[in-house]
Amino acid sequence: MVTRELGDVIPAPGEVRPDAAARFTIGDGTAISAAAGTEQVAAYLADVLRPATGFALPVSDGPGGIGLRLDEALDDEEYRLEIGTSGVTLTGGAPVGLFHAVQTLRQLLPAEVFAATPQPVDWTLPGGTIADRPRFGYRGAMLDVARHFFTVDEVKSYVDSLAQFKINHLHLHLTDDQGWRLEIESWPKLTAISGGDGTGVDGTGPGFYTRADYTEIIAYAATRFVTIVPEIDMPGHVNAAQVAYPELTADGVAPPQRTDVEVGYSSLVAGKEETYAFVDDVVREVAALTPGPYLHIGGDEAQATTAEDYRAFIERVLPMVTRYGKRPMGWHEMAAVDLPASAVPQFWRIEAADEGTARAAARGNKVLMSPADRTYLDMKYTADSSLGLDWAGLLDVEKAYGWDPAERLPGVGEESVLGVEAPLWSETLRSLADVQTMTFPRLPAIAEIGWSRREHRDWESFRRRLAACGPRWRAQGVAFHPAPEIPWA
Ligand code: TNX
Repeated sequence: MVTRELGDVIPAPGEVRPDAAARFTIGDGTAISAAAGTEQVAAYLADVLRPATGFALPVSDGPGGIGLRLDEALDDEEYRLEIGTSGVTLTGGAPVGLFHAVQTLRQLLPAEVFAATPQPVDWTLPGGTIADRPRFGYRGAMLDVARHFFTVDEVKSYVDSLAQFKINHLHLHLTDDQGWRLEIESWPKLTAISGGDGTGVDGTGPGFYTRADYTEIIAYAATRFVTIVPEIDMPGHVNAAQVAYPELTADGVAPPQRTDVEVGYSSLVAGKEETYAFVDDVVREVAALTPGPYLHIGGDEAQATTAEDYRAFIERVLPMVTRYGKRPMGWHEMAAVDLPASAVPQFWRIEAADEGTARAAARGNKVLMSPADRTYLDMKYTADSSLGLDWAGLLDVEKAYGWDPAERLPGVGEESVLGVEAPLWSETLRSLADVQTMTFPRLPAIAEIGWSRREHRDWESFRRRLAACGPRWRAQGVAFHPAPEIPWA
């Protein structure tokens, strides 16, 4: 029995050609055939299929019912999935494309495939061909580990949940007023003091990543083809840094530690050389630890910095990021200055236009789209949601789905859009289950907006496909909000 229809996948695939006469059943004797260069993804495929099927699924370069191969004619992230009576073939432009094909394949199997123990079900796949590729190269999520710290294992679990929807970047908001979460060797008190007990909102989220922890997260994310984007937020949102190093304040006096949710009161001092010695050290260390191309410098809500100081600070810091070999990313306020070509402003406001961002786009900069009223996973679903904030409005699934990144801002069209990102701020969150509840089911909407072409997106279709995610999340123990507009299976 075929339990799913080809094309019942999130994000919606490009081309879907069902073949009603064909189907393939994964069984006890099925083997995985890995062509040269596909071994890593083949091993991953076996890893995700073995627990629930209970099958051995040996991987070799010999024949097998499930074959993986590469085709240089495809773009890296592009893939083809062919399901016929005699077998399944996954073809990727590169291993990352194959990885995406695996995520599509998992969604075409019964939901029990996401369980951790053998399930007595029929593992039949619907026949036909899917040919698929992303609309935008950057599809991201952001996790705020400063307001509440999340452990290495929690972040790994989050990466696993995100990658199922072809999300390929995870931005970590590592520093803020309430905590500093990444060890910096040259400024050790940042974490010794501001990563310790009593930090985080209400003092409930202590912790920090050692350099080894951070490297472990990056390496794990890489196995899921997810790039980590580290953020060091400045010149505002720096109270935790100033508690640890009072010389970073104007008067040299340490401010009190803060565990409330106020924003816009702290600032590095644009006119002090100590500021730039500090920033240079931090940027150098973070750049050296991070293999990905981006380093996010924050730049948001700098209400305690004059406009002139803000511009002076950003103009001094941008070249540090490029000098250490990274593309500067920053909240779109940083577009108050002329940005280097590689810089990416991340638009986060709810307004219908933004002059600085449009100016950057006109100069050729790529823009990352995170309008708060559509993508902020920390906004409440409904007025009675127990978690979340509501300053950008309530955000139900239909609203998260019903917009287009190339039509959101005047002057920022398709060519200027790098992609989309869904940020999750953690002021009200206290556990991984809280993170999951705010993320699902809205993140799949943002993932589809980032991946699928406009003409393949449709709310009625999305609602039905999203309903099928409920049993999958239950099978893997992922919490989600049972949004009433979705006909949950
Ligand atoms: C605004 S969005 C912030 C964060 C808060 C968030 C809460 C942005 C760049 N800054 O400091 O956590 O709102 O939704």
